[in-house]
Amino acid sequence: MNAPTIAEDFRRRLNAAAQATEAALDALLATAPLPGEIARPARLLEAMRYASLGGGKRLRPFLVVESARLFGVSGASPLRTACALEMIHCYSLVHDDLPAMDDDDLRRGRPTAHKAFDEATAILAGDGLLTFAFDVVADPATHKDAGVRAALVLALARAAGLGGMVGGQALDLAAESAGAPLSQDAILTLQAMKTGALLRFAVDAGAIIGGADAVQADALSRYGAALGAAFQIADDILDAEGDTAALGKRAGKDAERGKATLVGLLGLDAARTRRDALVEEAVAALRETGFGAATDVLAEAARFVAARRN
Ligand code: GRG
Repeated sequence: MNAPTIAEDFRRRLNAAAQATEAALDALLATAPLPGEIARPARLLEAMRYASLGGGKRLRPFLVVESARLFGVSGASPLRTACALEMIHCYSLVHDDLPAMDDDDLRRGRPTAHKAFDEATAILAGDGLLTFAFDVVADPATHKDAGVRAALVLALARAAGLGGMVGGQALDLAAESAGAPLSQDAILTLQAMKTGALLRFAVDAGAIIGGADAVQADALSRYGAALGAAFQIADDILDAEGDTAALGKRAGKDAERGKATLVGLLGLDAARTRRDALVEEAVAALRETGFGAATDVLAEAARFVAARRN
């Protein structure tokens, strides 16, 4: 049998990370309370499970697992960190879909959480996922070294919060009602925060867990930032091209809502050119890690992000 191509290897590893994440999330979101918890209310737990199980590409978990693998680390540390990151991603999707934000009915090809449950339950499910993510990372089961756990908690908080994803979402909402279009620099900052910060955390986490040196950590971080920027431009292009069925969420929203995107500012062709340059930038950063062909699967992930259809 021929050796698998890099694209096949990527697909196989993305599937493996997705399956491992699904199983680990399923176990973490079990009915039995953990020590220190009093009870797990059934409807809230059901909504948290609905929002986090059975869907999604699991790209962020894949990036945590594969970046840790560069350092020869696998098992509970990357997988639990991957689950925590995915919980934060899922919470952001639940809250983003709420009537007060993007007001969407469809996510991952299913009714959004506030449609499947109710608004209050969806807000609480998001809150529950966000909080539980930090519980999972801080738990000694994630890493025996408390310093590593603290570094992960800090990096995750910085990526997810005020100066990261939540801040980016605030800028995004503000741009919708701003009188004038945002500059290119302002759009890049907004996108680096809203979408890029969590994707970059994924590879930063691999570096933290793997005990990367400063050069490796910096190169991986630049890879993550470029991949994140390419991801967001690809997302904007998909929205503009508008295939709701393939996307599993409503397309064509950005223009309708006056969202600040590079597609809106520069047009589709220039956005595609920039997306492709970012993929090259991501691949070039990987070369600087010194891991050689071991980074091929991460390079393929950057290409996948740009070429994806959902
Ligand atoms: C509400 C605090 C708060 C933040 C929301 C991430 C975000 C900020 C909103 C999501 C809205 C959105 C469509 C952003 C564009 C990029 C993005 C995160 C797309 C969805 O990520 P995928 O494609 O989704 O990785 P799956 O379903 O595959 O996990």
